[in-house]
Amino acid sequence: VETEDQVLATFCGRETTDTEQTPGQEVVLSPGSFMSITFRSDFSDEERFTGFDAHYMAVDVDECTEREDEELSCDHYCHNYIGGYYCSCRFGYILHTDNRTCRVECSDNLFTQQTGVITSPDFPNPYPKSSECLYTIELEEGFMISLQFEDIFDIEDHPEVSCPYDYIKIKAGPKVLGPYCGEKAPEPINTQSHSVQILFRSDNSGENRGWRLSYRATGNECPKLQPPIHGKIEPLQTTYSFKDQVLISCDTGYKVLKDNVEMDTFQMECLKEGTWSNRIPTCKSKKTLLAGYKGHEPPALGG
Ligand SMILES: [Ca+2]
Ligand SMILES: [Ca+2]
Ligand SMILES: [Ca+2]
Repeated sequence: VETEDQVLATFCGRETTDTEQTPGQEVVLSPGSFMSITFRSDFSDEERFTGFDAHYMAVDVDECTEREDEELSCDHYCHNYIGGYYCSCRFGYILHTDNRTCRVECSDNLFTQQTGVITSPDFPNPYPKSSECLYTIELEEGFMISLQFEDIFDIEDHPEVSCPYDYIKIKAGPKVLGPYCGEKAPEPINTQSHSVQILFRSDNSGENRGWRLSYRATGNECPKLQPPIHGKIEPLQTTYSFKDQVLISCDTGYKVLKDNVEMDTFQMECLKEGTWSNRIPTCKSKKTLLAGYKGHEPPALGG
């Protein structure tokens, strides 16, 4: 009795004598799904030998409980059936084409806010296997994105080879940063770009917690503003940058005068190049304004 590469048993003799190798009620179990039986007779028979009679039966292997190799077992759920087994995944996961690991769909993440938080899937629980996640931060030109990883950082690494299993790579404009892996979070990154792509890839094994980062987009700074005499700037900040808006208004009894036009308030915006949209207006006393019109028609109202 043989399998592909091993003799399991050799039998001859008679059950009525106990000196020879008869199978009796012995069960021969093959380690795999293949077994062969060879019956051989030589050139002579001194008596009438009646041969043998054997019964076979396929015994199911419960792969879900008997498989010891982690590399081959089901990632989430294992289902045994007679003659085989199959794997399935928790809700929200997709079975990978390896029919074993559970991946996630995570390639379509777009961030357009000025600040935000990005994490690996399921953080701080172990991230999914066999997955490729793409996170895009996309802001207007004039902004620059900086990234700050949190201290909890855990991506499968290798003591000698640089990130052969799982890694993060960051693409910022023409620059590619990384790969990053291991247990030490990267230093804060100032990408100098308004468009950043973060690629996170995991292989089909290991349990690691992943990563979390916060990003911030800052615009070019505009020059400091000096409020007009008898006037004020709102909101008052130490620095202003791209997209910031300020409102200029004047004290009671004064009016904002901009390009010879009177108004109650005047709005200015910090532009992407780091310049203000307008020059700061002046505040003129209402009395002076009236005096200016003496003998003239008041300026026509706009419209
Ligand atoms: Ca013989
Ligand atoms: Ca089975
Ligand atoms: Ca891994």
